[in-house]
Amino acid sequence: MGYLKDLFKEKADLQAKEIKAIIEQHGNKKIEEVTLSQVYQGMRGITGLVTETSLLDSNEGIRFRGYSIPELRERLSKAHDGNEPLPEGLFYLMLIGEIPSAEDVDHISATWARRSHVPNYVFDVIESFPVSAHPMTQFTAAILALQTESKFAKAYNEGINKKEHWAYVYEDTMTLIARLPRVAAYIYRRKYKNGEHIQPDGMLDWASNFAHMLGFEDESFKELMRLYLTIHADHEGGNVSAHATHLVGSALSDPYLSFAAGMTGLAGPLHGLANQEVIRWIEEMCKELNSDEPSKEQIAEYINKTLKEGKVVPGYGHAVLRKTDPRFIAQMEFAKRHCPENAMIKTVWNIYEVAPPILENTGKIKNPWPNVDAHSGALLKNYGLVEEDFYTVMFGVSRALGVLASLCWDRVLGFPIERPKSITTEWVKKFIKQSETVS
Ligand code: CMX
Repeated sequence: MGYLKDLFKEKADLQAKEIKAIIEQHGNKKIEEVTLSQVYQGMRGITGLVTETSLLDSNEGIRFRGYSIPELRERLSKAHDGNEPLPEGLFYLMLIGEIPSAEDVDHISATWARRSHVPNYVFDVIESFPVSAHPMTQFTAAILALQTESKFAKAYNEGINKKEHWAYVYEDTMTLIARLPRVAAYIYRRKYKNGEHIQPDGMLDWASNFAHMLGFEDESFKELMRLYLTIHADHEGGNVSAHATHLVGSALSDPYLSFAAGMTGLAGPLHGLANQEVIRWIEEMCKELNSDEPSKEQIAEYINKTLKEGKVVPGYGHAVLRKTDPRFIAQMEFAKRHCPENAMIKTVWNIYEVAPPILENTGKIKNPWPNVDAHSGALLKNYGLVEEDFYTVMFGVSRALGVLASLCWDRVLGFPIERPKSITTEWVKKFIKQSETVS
């Protein structure tokens, strides 16, 4: 076993003991009451999951194992010529719970580089799609094709002891994460660059190798990739991609099947596809107004028009956050340093000034502030990665880090199959009648 795997097991054994004691001593404690509106309205705010890798505060934003994004940008290892954190370090932090040393990060980079070879039949599956197929459809299909190599599925078929499940889930996790950049880059080069593929460079870190395979050698684009793949990795457990991965994994579906489920959720416009939608929305606005940099008044009008048409303003709002997303701020800081004069980026900043009061004035939108997706596309466009329907795949490559680290925790802690109770409106009507008779 590699030292990371041993260390993970050591940490998990301690955590399992603590959880056992918590359940024995406090298992009957109630943490909250659940209302009927929560049950009807997307289970919003109901605490029903344990996800060890990160925790979201509605005002402060995400913390990964207790560290905020600005803290991670300070404390995680950087590439020797870079300023942004290496996503390998965040993966270590989420898995082990501690800030890694530079050697730990190098170890993960080397492990992923070693495991990054993608079998040809996966490319054949991608090739079997019409080029016009959405990149997220191709990406999910490729993940399912990779599943044929699942160590967990094979070991389960052979009848392993359930105490060993975690070890195979860990192996699958490391291999799947290692291969995702190659798969994603293949889809990109096939769809937009006439199938002129670029071989991986095993000497590069995970994010810069991804940039390289996409065809971008600019150092500051590589820095952007390190930041991008770090900040999109995890957002606690209840978001659609994390929850779907966890839910499907709870049936002991292997990491490939579980992650594919997460990705089909990420492909929805209210979740990860919003990064594509933001760019389309901005471009449509610019086209309609015949301007690369519309004025704040024009933006305000366009927002009102969008709302009047019964559509969402993409990149704004959140189910949990109630302030500007720190992932938006991290990208804004990056843009201020690297490309402050870009017209679309300036428009993103103007929207940030104009949209919140308008959204707030509707009286119904609970969070009028921008989320991560409001900024990411404009940065990618600045560097020439202009094909916005690919952006959610990039989000997906990053999201693998969080949801698969969590899946390792789910299995090592032996979490059971997930099966919440559902009810019917008939049941609710009877319940209301009964409670009224009692009071
Ligand atoms: N534009 C217009 N209307 C919005 C809105 C927005 N940006 N955000 C919320 N609303 C509307 C909702 O559609 C809802 O309307 P109805 O009552 O008519 O159904 C009402 O405001 C209340 O919604 P909410 O409680 O504020 O938000 P939810 O928790 O239901 O939904 C989210 C959260 C993100 C789906 C929603 O804000 C949205 O659709 N935003 C735009 C899409 C987007 O940016 N998604 C990316 C989120 C981040 C991510 O997961 O990647």
